[in-house]
Amino acid sequence: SIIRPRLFITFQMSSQFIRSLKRVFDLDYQDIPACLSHEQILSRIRANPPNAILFPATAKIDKEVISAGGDKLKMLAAFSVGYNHIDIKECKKRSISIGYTPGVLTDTTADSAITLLLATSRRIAEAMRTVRNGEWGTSSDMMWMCGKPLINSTIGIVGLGRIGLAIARRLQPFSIQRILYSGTCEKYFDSDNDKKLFKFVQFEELLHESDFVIIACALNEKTTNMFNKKAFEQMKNDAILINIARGGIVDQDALYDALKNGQIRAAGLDVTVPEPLPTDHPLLTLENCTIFPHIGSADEYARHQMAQICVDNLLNFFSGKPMVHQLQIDKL
Ligand code: 8YV
Repeated sequence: SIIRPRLFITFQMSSQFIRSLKRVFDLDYQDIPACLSHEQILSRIRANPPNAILFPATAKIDKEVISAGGDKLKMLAAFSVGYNHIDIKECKKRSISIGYTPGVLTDTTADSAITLLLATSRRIAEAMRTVRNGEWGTSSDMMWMCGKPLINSTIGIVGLGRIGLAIARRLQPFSIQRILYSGTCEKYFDSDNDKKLFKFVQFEELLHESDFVIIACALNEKTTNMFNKKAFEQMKNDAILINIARGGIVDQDALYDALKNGQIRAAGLDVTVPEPLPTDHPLLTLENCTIFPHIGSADEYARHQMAQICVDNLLNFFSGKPMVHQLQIDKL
């Protein structure tokens, strides 16, 4: 076993977590003012191969990074519920264990989805701009700055997992009509109310019927560019698309065309390709596209809990105990 395991942390963590990690680990943790680039991550690992890496969803832990760690690398501690940024195949091959942070960010991320949904449907970014630009009061149109109503609408949720369901629960008080959902399997609901409210449908039907489409599924081979030209053609011209999952699920060029040509009404994105989005990106020129900088899990509660789980996953793993949340990679 490793006496004092070496841990590489790729982002800045609040000092209380660094303090508890320092007691057990030899830390490679200095000079991280901004997010480390892939090259920087690689060179730090090559210079000093760690036994574990602790990283957010912004770090790409691909085959190159994992190989750079060599035989020393035993564990990956993901500061996220998503794991599309990790080369799972390579981890299996090398018997590297993965810890992650499901559960504690579910409510926060669902809150973010509702925030984005309301911001987009009520044109909040645009409305704020009118205040700044002196356009407030320049129109007497009774429909000035009107948005799309939620009342009586049909909402489609792609991926009714932990986060998808938490979003659905938050939508109920808005007097929506029904919730369609698509995904890998139909869920079982035991209340009569839920049985009436939720309907499992094929992806095409969801696109065709929904006034609001919310993406809450994982990014994998099946969901990559699931929202492409063909998908946008099937959506209502008045539909609003919300994505709080991963940018790669939406073909960004097709989305741009759909928004520009009025194939859909608006989009609200917390995730994009690439991240961060360059300031001259075409999507940023569109008034009907609201973009957040991947802040889905960004409230103090969720981020603290995520950090605590990462610390516990690391401490447990290196003392031979089960992690709080280990990704079951053999089932993937
Ligand atoms: C990020 C996320 O980890 O949990 C996920 O899958 O994408 C987020 O919680 C967080 O934004 C730090 O990058």
